[in-house]
Amino acid sequence: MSTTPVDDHAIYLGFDLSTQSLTVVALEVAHDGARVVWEHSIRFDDVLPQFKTVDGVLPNEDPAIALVPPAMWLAALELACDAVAASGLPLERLAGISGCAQQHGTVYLAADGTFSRETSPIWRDSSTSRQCREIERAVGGAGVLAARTGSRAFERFAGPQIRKFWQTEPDRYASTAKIHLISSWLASVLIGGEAPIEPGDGSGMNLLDLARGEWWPEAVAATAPDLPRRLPAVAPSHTVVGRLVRQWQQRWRLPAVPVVAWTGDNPSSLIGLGLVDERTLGVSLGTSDTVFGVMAQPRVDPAGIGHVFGAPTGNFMGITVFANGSLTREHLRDLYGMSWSAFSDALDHTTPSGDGGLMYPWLVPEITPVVTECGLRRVGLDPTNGPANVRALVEGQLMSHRLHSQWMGGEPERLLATGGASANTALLQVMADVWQRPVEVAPAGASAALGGALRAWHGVAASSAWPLSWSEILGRLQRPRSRVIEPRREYAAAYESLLTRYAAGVPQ
Ligand code: XUL
Repeated sequence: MSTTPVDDHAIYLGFDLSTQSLTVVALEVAHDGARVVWEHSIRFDDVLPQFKTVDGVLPNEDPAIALVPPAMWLAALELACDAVAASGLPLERLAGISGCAQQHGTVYLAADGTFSRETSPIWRDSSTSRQCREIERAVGGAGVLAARTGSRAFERFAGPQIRKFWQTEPDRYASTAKIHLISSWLASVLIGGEAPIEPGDGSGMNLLDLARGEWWPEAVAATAPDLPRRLPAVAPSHTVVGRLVRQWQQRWRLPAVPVVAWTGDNPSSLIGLGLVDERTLGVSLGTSDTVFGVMAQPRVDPAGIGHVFGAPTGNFMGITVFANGSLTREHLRDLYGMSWSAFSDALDHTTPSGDGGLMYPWLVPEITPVVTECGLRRVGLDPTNGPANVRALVEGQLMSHRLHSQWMGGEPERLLATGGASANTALLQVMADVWQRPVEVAPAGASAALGGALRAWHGVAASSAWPLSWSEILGRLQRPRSRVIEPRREYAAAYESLLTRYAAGVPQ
């Protein structure tokens, strides 16, 4: 193990700007190990009500449209820095900052750095189907786009969103000098300059040549005219993109620390969860549910639903995203007037497939599988039976996870659960039963923010004379032992047949 000058109780900050909140963690690195010593979270709706968001998004009559004022994210970053300054942390030992953001959202800047578009489309926007088909056609088909960029065109991806902006608001597109991802824009704010996009988040744009790690000219040309000069550079994930800008140093009495490239929340979670080999698959239960893991090779989903992103480790990650996550679980809980504990009881006191019914959990437009005409779909399920509906919803979500992540290659040995709902043991038992694999519960909730702090440490070390490998870094991270929930073998057969029935009703 190498000993570096930055090991002397250095503090690294990691941010995570998600859909509904901004979280920041401080990681202290000492000779006997590294540990999270402070964590703070801000919920946008609560602390920044002037922006009038609901669950972090501006309400819109059209369920396909999801826009957010980026000024709110900036205000949240400033509030988080207020909290850092007031934390009592020994900030003179701050050695690096990095972070991540919800993926795909784009921020549009005029030449003077002001917003040329006051609202940013985010990942929940599904209004660009036409643009997706246009881009795919122009590059020679969805398969060609997926093979190059890791994904066929997706409504929420940056490229189709940029194309829609150019088509619908050509004047404002013309006055746009730079188009950033949320992640690269926040890093740019911190350095008071222009931060590059790194491959993990860049692969959520339908613009990046994944194998080469550079913009793919055909996709760029198919997206909007004169786009190359509007795109930031691409740089490896461990790049130090600059130092904290002087105004931010002065305002919060922070040192001129290096800022490491920001990435997307999913690649960042991969690091925060320590998922660096193919044996473990991560399942994040949040606003969106995601199933993800490292891939040594960039395998592409033949069904065109899953994505391949760059991984901060330098190889690849596979990810399948389900839009109907916690908000859909909350909706059902409320529909049946339950508390979370009653929701868990409903799972504990029902058996697989409940009364034989199935539920397809598509309350909002679904990404996986593509479902635009949304609404919960019950099959053989009595809508007045709350517990049976709760079980059918959770089973529907978890079977969907299993079904739609097979393309990532082989069966994982175990699952690692994270996100808000990973605190729900009853739900994780259903997960273990559906997959027939042990489910380990990730210790810290803030894995994406922790990934930011670990990436800050890794990037700063990589730029020094004492670089550290990912296994050295993760080996030094001290975290509480995690709980493991074993599958109940007696339900294996029941879920095999339920999966077959469920799969038969999934649109192709
Ligand atoms: C990933 C995706 C979501 C967002 C949510 O493709 O759309 O997981 O990153 O934060």
